[in-house]
Amino acid sequence: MRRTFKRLLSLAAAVGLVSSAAVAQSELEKIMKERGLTQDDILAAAKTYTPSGGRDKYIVFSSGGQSGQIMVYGVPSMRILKFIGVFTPEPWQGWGYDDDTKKVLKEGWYRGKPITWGDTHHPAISETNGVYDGKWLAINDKANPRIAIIDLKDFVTKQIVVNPVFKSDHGGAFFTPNSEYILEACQYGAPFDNEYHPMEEYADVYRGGVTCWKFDHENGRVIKDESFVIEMPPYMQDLSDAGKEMSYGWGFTNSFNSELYTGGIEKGLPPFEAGMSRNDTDYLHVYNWRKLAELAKDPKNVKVINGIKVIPIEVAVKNDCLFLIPEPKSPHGVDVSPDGRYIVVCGKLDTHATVYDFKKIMEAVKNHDFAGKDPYGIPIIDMKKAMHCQAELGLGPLHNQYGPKWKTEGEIYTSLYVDSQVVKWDYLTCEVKDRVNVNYNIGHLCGMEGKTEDPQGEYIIALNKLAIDRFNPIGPLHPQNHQLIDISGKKMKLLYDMPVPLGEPHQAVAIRASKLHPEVRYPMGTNPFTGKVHEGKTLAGQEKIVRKGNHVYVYGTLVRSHINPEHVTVNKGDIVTFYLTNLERAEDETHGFTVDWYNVHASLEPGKTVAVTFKADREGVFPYYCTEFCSALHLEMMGYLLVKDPNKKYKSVK
Ligand code: K7E
Repeated sequence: MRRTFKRLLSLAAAVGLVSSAAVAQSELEKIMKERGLTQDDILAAAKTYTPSGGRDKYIVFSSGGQSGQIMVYGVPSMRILKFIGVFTPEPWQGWGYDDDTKKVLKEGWYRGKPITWGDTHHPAISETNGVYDGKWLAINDKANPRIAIIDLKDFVTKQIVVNPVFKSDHGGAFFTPNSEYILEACQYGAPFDNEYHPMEEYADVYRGGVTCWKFDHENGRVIKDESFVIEMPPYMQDLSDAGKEMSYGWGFTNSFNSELYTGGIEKGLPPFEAGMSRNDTDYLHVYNWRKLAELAKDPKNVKVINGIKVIPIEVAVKNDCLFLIPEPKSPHGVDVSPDGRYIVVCGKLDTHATVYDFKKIMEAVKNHDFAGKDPYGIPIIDMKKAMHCQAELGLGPLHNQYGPKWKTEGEIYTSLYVDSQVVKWDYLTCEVKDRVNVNYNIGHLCGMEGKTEDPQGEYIIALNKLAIDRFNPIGPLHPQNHQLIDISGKKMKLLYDMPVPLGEPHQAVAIRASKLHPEVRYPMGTNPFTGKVHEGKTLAGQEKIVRKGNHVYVYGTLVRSHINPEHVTVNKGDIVTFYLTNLERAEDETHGFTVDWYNVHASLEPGKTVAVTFKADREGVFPYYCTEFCSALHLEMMGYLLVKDPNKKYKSVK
């Protein structure tokens, strides 16, 4: 301890922070005493503190839970950099308050209904050869099963696709190793059609499954027509992962209702959680998405439901594309090792993590060595024959992340929800190596590229569900708590607590910052949602107001410190479209735009053009202005929308 302290002081002196080690020592000791800091605290601070202007090594994309957004922060500083509007309107970014963003949100209207929130769970970064390529980000909405695609060039959501057959999803979004598909597994079994079916029809009509969304990796869009659903029994599919290397082409999804239990607490029946936990095992679903993708091209292998191709269970089974393996009770995480050989599954109600060996699974498949079939005719592979080893970890194991020494030491980290711990163990030998307490009740954990073929080192983040006593009290609803853990030494060390005040971030993914190459401005007049020139692009000197029938088009520009035009007069009842272009080239010179009373707002980053349309349905005088404090003359950056009633005679006051 003493040595560390001395080292720290000499370091401080060496970098010229203080004139002498002695002064530093007394100053530091004084602060430590005043603030009650230990030497470990000082070390943790030194490992995370990032001086002004400093950059982080890793960027984390965290689900924003019920906010329907994504949170972006840096590691190790844990500084929040952005909230990305996804399923939910986000006013600062104009997300949902201008025409172009409304269009994207409208794609995500679920079964024809505008949905203004989302329950985001699992962000995923696009991959090339099994490693993050930093191009695209996908995330699911569990409540209204949808997948959103975010462009990592500008960190803006570009597409939302609605799942036409699921009624909830959980096991998504997960990219396949070359981003061929995004896997989205259903959660709560429900009829694929949108009709009424009583609970008695659960086993016969209710279904689960995995949707394989075809991804255009180049352009970052899901191609709906080339996507398909693998029908599965209503076993309540849960988390998923795509195989890689030797297991490339395969997908793995677990489930927690092998009981096919349908609840009924109001009738005196055991509640869902009791009925669904009766069996000692549930099922890991193993499916060959690559072969199924080929099969889906032939119309005789699919039925089309609500416009999407569905491969029936019997077709998948007949073609050796779908198998079940028993897995410990009520499993949650399923995580494929970096070389694709091992599949680690955690059972929430079991103290074990189970390691399956893909080689053994394929042996059984090749020899048709099955323990039997489930009621739907799906072959079941004997658990023991597929298993490599089981590790006794503690109470409530949930999720796994791999560490940089995965190859030599089987380095893996697992969250223990009930025990509130992160466990480091060896998945090759199933030996436990170390454990650290977290505060409290950890769900997911986030390693640095910890689920790719190339896991990085240094950190694990614990995504804790409860904070309880960790922060200043702010009422009954507490923030979530993300804890940064140093994994570079033999023993794990807790470094930092970050309160998350956005929603429950189920999963987060971290990427080396060096892999991201975002733009600082758009080419002049760009519509970010098409990537092309916006129809309303207007350059300096081209500003004009054009009337077509009762639709008034304003071609305007914004540049420090004026909006041009400054007066727009229309008739009550006219439709008004403001096309606005930010003419700035300077980095970070964003302008905003709003009109009094009309509930519109746009964010105009340098070079961007947006459209803002509304009906001028109220007579009066409505100031518009730039909403970003962009210059010393920002307040002067304004104009007037004047709406007059054409049927009224206005008396001059002059
Ligand atoms: Cu990926 Cu919260 Cu473990 Cu969803 S999680 S519930």
